[in-house]
Amino acid sequence: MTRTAFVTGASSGIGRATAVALAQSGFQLVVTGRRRERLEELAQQLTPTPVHILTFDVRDRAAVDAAVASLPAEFRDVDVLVNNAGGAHGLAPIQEGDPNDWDVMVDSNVKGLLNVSQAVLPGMKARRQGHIINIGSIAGHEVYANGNVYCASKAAVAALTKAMRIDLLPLHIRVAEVNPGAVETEFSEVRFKGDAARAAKVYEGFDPLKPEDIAEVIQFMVTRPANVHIAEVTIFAGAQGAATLIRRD
Ligand code: NDP
Ligand code: 8X3
Repeated sequence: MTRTAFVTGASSGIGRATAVALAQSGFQLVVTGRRRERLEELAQQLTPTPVHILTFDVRDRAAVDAAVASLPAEFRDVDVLVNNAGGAHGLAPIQEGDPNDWDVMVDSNVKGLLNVSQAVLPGMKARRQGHIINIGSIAGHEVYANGNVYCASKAAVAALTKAMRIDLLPLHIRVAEVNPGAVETEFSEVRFKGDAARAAKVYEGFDPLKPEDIAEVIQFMVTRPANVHIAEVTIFAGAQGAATLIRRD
């Protein structure tokens, strides 16, 4: 029987690459994001894999619930949930931080993950099977200058992943955390509010991770048999030794 993967934030970067990799492994897909045209383009690229598109903001709990409830019967049994949607907004010392950025990061990276998980979990619970991959970050395991609230939001993802793993154990649902280092995506453009030149500088002078590098690890994790649970993986770029320690030569 075809397995179903539900990937949030599939309109760009790591989520998009994960959808492609999971389609290659034979999954059918539910792909989500706010930019429908990007998701339609992805669905075209994935032909002939069956793809169902849901557009919602992960911060909007009612919209998340309505979108998941609207899934057609053939996509309702979600086997794998990849909680990937999110990102960083701003990079400033705490005393100069913009509270609107704080709201977006906490509401998306933490509460968004909870909203989507809560909407998808009843099906996994009823079937007593499921696999959830939460995209954390090295930033959730280290704190760097000016990273404050983004780092805190990803530290919350680390804690929630452990909590979910414990609470969902009796239900046969595996929960794992994937912590990327520096991956070249739209991440820095979003963080720097569209300043492409500043974003490009983040990846200058070294070979950063590509979204496909992370997708390949997720693909491996979710295709392990039920007796294997890879609980946590950190993936650095080859030139990276810590979140902000990067050899640029
Ligand atoms: P991108 O900006 O390229 O992709 C982010 C994705 O998340 C987009 O598809 C976007 O879709 C979606 N998204 C963001 N906010 C919302 C929202 N409120 N509601 C619905 N969808 C949303 O960045 P990445 O691929 O790099 O980021 C993916 C994840 O990886 C994030 O959680 C990020 O924190 C994490 N990460 C990234 C690293 C990096 O170096 N790139 C390193 C470590 C972790 P749309 O705009 O269409 O809604
Ligand atoms: C993204 C990686 O180190 O830029 O989460 O915060 S970092």
